[in-house]
Amino acid sequence: MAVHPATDTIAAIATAPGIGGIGIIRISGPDALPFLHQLFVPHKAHSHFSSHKLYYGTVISLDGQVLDEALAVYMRAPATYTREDVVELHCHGSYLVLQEILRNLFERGARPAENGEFTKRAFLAGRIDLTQAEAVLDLLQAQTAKGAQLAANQMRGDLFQILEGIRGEIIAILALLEVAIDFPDDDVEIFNTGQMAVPLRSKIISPLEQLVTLSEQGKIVREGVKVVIAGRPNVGKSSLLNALLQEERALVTPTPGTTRDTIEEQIAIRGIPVHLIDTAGIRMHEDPVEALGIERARLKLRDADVVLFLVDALSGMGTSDRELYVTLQDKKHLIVINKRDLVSQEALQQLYEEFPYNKTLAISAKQHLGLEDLQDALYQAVIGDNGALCEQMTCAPNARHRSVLNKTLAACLKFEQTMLAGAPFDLLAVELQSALDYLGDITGLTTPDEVLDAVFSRFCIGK
Ligand SMILES: Nc1nc2c(ncn2[C@@H]2O[C@H](COP(=O)(O)OP(=O)(O)O)[C@@H](O)[C@H]2O)c(=O)[nH]1
Ligand SMILES: [Mg+2]
Repeated sequence: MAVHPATDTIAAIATAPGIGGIGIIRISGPDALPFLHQLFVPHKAHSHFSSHKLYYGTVISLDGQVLDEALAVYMRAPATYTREDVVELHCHGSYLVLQEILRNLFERGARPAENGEFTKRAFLAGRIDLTQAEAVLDLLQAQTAKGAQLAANQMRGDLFQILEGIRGEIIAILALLEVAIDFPDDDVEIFNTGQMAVPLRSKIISPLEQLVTLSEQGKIVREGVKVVIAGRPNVGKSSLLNALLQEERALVTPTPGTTRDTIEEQIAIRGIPVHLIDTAGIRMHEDPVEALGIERARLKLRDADVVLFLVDALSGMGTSDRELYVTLQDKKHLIVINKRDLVSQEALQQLYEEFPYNKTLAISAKQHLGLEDLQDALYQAVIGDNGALCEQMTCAPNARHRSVLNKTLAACLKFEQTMLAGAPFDLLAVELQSALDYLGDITGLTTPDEVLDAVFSRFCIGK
């Protein structure tokens, strides 16, 4: 990506809106330092600001009014986030005052930063690639420690390195092809189709396939899964929600039909964000409010990634349990026998036999029994056979990466097929070049402006 030194200086409030201990104004561009001189009076007189040092002083308006007391830091290019001159003013957290300081900066000629523009400048200056820029956003939005870890790895450049490795391999083949095209009559065989097939598989196609799989797991780690607790009234759905949340979130009563609306809360199970949804018990009912809740429950069920189907150990499977159970057959689900504290081992065994699978568990939501096993089973249901891969995962390509990875992979597979069919070298070179171009779209080497805009518009202002 070409380096474009920006000619304008941008400014924004970098901290979240609301009241905080401190609020930071970030300024980046060629006039950052002149703005600092105009706006900030250090407590001790200094003839100049040294780079990367904090100065204590006051922020003043155009007409000489003191706006705030602050710490200021000037960071000289290129050792900065954007690789431009950067100034940060660490003010008191009043949002109103921050806005006033910002207004003064704009009057002096700074331009309001767009969403993600600081990060975009870092990218345009070549300090980070596009996957690293996107990781900044992932880190901000991470919902679990695992998600944050993956984002941090990606920010460090892990995904970029893998992609660069694949790119290098493609370029190596392409270079050989070019030589073979240029010296068609050479006695020495430059490009041997049979020999090329092996590294093409092991160094290009397989790693690409693995990245596609990782991106599917990445979606789960990034966005989480919807888990709906379903069952007829009074089986202990709300109790289970509370037990998993470890707080009394939903109302629990012995009266059937207590939960009339759906309740959604978030927990993390082994690094995966789980949106846990407690529903109104599903049964035929005259009460219009409860009926509405039941209708909602059905909608949530349709939307669920995994359903926890709850059965009451004491009353066993009744007609309404069976009716609901039938509707779950095409959903990923676990059968959870609740209230196991109320029945004997034999009775439990009998209930187990009702269900032909090994995805049946017995728990007590009230006494917190079997919850660990339930979480394990849930994790298994969500991650499936890719558990090991998910645990070793070091980066998580996002949806944009996935779509480009799939195109790159398709181009490589087509190249492989054409190559094995013995097509002429110039045709092969064209096909491999298209794979290379797709790959460039992921890291930002050749990404069209619209895609860049779409990526950075998802950031907040000030990032
Ligand atoms: N003994 C026992 N009672 C439970 C258990 N889970 C829930 N209950 C009781 O069953 C009743 C209904 O529970 P609730 O969570 O409101 O059921 P929901 O209608 O499915 O949401 C309450 O009186 C709970 O205390 C359990 O594991 N053991
Ligand atoms: Mg309930």
